[in-house]
Amino acid sequence: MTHTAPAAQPDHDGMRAMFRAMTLIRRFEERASDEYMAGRIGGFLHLAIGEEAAIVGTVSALRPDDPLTSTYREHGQALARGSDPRAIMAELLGRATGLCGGRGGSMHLMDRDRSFYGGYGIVGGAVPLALGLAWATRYRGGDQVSVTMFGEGAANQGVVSECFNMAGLWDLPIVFLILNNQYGMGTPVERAAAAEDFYPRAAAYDIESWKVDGMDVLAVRGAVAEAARLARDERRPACVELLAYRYRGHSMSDPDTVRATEEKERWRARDPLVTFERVLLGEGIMDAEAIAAMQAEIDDVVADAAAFAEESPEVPADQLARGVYAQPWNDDARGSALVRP
Ligand SMILES: Cc1ncc(C[n+]2csc(CCOP(=O)(O)OP(=O)(O)O)c2C)c(N)n1
Repeated sequence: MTHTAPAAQPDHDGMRAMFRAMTLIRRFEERASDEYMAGRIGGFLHLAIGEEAAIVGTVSALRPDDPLTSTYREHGQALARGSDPRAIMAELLGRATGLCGGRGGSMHLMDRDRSFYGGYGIVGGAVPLALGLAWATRYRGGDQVSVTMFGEGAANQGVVSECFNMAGLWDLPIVFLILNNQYGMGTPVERAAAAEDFYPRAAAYDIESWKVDGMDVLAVRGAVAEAARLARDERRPACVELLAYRYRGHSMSDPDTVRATEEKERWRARDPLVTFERVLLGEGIMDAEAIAAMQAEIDDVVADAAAFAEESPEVPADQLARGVYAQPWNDDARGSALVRP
């Protein structure tokens, strides 16, 4: 199937779809938070509440077959790519009906049918994978653009510089998206990075790069569309830094006591859902009634996803290691009755 690249600015239907996707991410993650607090989600749960404009603006500027990688904060990318909310919630709850059979959990969502290549727990780990996907595209003669989203904390990892270098050297069709939410766990960016801006680092490798307001979904879409155009049509890598803020702590286990209340309130006033809703109302693209109806529809989708997940079976113990080993596990040799591919 061939795909056309989306226009830099959407039509009214496109804007409504973007608002719906942002609202779905927000409501889905609020419900995931409840599920975690109720003890139904084990392990880590990282929420991207506040980053919806960065996620939806990015995904809406891509073709559905452009390979995308993300970090452990990736529920939004999966939802924006169109993965089934039921399967995502079930994955968070570790159920057999989950997107990855319940064996990946919150940090490792992946949906190859939608060219979403995950979801990684290793900070910076998905960047070289996206580079490999870009190389594979060029090797096969495709016109897809590989896109990788990672934090400003990840940008300090050495492997990211190596990837900038290889992308610049080989002119790979890749877009690096640095989602600068200004904190790596509880460490503010100014305590972790020598320079405030991250996009010039890519420029040092001859990669066109710039910074954009990551709380403004239309600005993000415009910037990512231009970056994807460079990569697709001119075969040049690009880098966009998205300046944003996450409203929750690093993960559900972070009490978020480090950040000043005043700072949080300042960024709350720029909530991407509230500001985009204002645009839609102001330009007559949606009225209050249509917005309420859309929110009610999304609440049903999220409630249905949670009910589906809660009612789904746990992953059978003998399936836990499926996909981990290439060869069947030899129980006798290792004395384990549990691990059986
Ligand atoms: C290689 C590696 N080092 C450290 C960690 C622990 N760790 C998990 S998230 C994180 C902060 C990353 O911050 P950033 O890249 O800005 O992304 P954000 O969490 O803000 O979205 C750290 C240090 C890890 N998972 N992997």
